[in-house]
This record gives sequence, structure tokens and C-alpha cells, in this order.
Amino acid sequence: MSTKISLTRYLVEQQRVDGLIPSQLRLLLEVVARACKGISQAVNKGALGGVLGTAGTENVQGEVQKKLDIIANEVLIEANEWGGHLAAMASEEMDTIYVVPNRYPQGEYLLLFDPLDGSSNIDVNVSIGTIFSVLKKPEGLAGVTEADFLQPGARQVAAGYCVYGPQTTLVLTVGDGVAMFTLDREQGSFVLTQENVRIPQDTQEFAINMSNMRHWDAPVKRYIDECLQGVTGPRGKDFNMRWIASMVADVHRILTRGGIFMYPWDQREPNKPGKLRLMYEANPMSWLVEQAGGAATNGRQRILDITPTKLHERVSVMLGSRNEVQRVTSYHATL
Ligand code: AHM
Ligand code: MG
Repeated sequence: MSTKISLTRYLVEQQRVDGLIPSQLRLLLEVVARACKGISQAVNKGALGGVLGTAGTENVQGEVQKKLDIIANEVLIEANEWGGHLAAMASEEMDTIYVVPNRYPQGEYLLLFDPLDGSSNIDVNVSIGTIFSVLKKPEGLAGVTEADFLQPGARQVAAGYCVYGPQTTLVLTVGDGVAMFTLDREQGSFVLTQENVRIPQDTQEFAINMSNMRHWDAPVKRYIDECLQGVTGPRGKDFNMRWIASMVADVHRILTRGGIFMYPWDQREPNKPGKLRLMYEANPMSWLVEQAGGAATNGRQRILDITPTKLHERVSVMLGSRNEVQRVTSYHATL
């Protein structure tokens, strides 16, 4: 009988055998996974748990908050604040950082999350997820401020997401490749179901919200237009399209079978670099994709090299199969 490897065992081995993660980081990741289990329960209850619908509030970005956005945010904070491994947290759903209260010990890590990504899919029973990113608090300073969070994604020490779909799957990197864990509801634990995840370099599948086509920049228009011309066009092959409108679910598909995902800058909001958030969405997903052999840019530079100037900074995102991301990025250099 093959041995099932739990997330706990996987993390212990990463710590013991490979020396990749300190014990505090291991604890932190266990707690995040536990919180995701709680969120998964709430998601599964749906209408029976009274968790669907809007909460009647807006977040700092002016987006209407769903009940589950708020529930997921609270679950993550309550699970993480007392463990002693964190200095502070930041969330897409909170205006400012949440410093661990004085009554608890302060740790050296910073946790960032989008508690419930794909909010527009909550009420329609389509996959949604939690995205998280872990940074180290810069050394030598007492206390913690928003400035401590403004580090490029290349400095992440762990990143991942949990997708709540037909299965609940936690996907994680600590800088040693990407591993996937499926929630075993009978055992109540995440079980390793795939290691060394690799994204094929080439793909014939793209993910973009096509309804925004008229607002895109010329390089993105050119790239998609060439894909749409199919086998008789310059690409010489047909392309398929998928758009779930949950980044977690779209990225999960790309990590599973390849593809390119784009949420580019568009003319509707010319002063914003894009819709998606750099620190809660683009950075963790970009690191996962790179760790699986893919690429991630904003059309002009590697996303992980961008130094954020504010917590809720937005960014244009192109990520997935390496050759396709390089192609659309090269179009930005020439047009
Ligand atoms: P959210 O964090 O408020 O849910 O917004 C982010 C989501 C992404 O998951 C998804 O890729 C995108 O917004 C979909 O946007 P659109 O509805 O414009 O297609
Ligand atoms: Mg989101």
C-alpha cells in the first residue's frame, strides 16, 4: 500500500531533509492550511450556511464585499494572529495592515492574502479560492509598518493558493518547485497528490476576458488576434479559450495542463496599471508559475522584480506557458 504524505509530513521533511524552511515558517503554513479548511467548509455550506450574497460594505478598492469575502478574511486573521510566527498581515479586504496585537508574541513573518478570490463566482457555485504570500519582515527595525511589506515578489519565502472547486486543493511553493495537496475530508487533512508540477512551454489555450478586447493595448490585441486566426494564420495552429473569472481556477488549470492567462492594462481605467493586485494575486501566482517552469510578466518586465510603492498596488498580468508569455512580452517591446 502506498503511503499517503500529509501536508504536515511534507513540511516537516522540507524542514528536516532539505533545510528549506525554518520551523516558524512551517507552523505558519500549517495554520494557513487550517484556515483554508475552515473557509472550504463555509464555501461548501453555501445557502445552507447563510454565507451567500453581499455584505452591504465596500473594500478599500470600492468593490462590493460578499459575505464570504468577510468570513474568509476573519477566518485567516483569527487562525494566524495568536501563533507567534507573524508580525503583521495584509489583505485585499482590509484598508491597512493588521499588526498582531500586543497580547500575542510577535514573529518575523508577514502574511498577505486575497481571502476569497473570484468573488463574482461565489453565488453561482463556480470555483473560487484563497491566495497567499509570505514575506520576511526586514531585520533591525522595531515594530512593523506598511513599508515593511513593500518588497518585490522575488523576496517571497512561501506562496500558494487553495482552490475550492469539485475538490479542495492547496498548491504551495517554498522555492523548491510546486506541490499540490488534495483535502481528504474523511481524514480532515491535506494529502500530497502531485509534486514537481511542470507547465508545458507551449500551449494552444489562452485565458482572457474577451469582452474587454476593444479596450486593450495594441500588443495584446495583436497576440490574441493572431491566436484567433488559427491554423491558417501566423501561428499555424488553432487555439482554445477558457475564462473562469476566478484567477485561482484559471491558474490551477494552467499549472495542470498549460496555457496563458492575461489580465492586461486597458483603457477603461488608463491611470491604473491593471485590475489585479500585485501583492495578493500577481506575486504569489507568478512565483508558483515560475517555480513550475513558466513565466510571468506585466508585458514589459518580470512581475517578481517589481518593487511595490503601495499595499494595494495593481498590475497588468501575463503568465503561464513560457514561450507564449515571452511572445506577448516581446510584442510590447516592438509596438
Ligand atoms: P476579486 O479578487 O475581487 O475576486 O477579483 C479578481 C478576479 C480574478 O480572480 C479574475 O481573474 C478576475 O477578477 C475576473 O475579472 P472579470 O470579472 O473582469 O473578468
Ligand atoms: Mg482576487
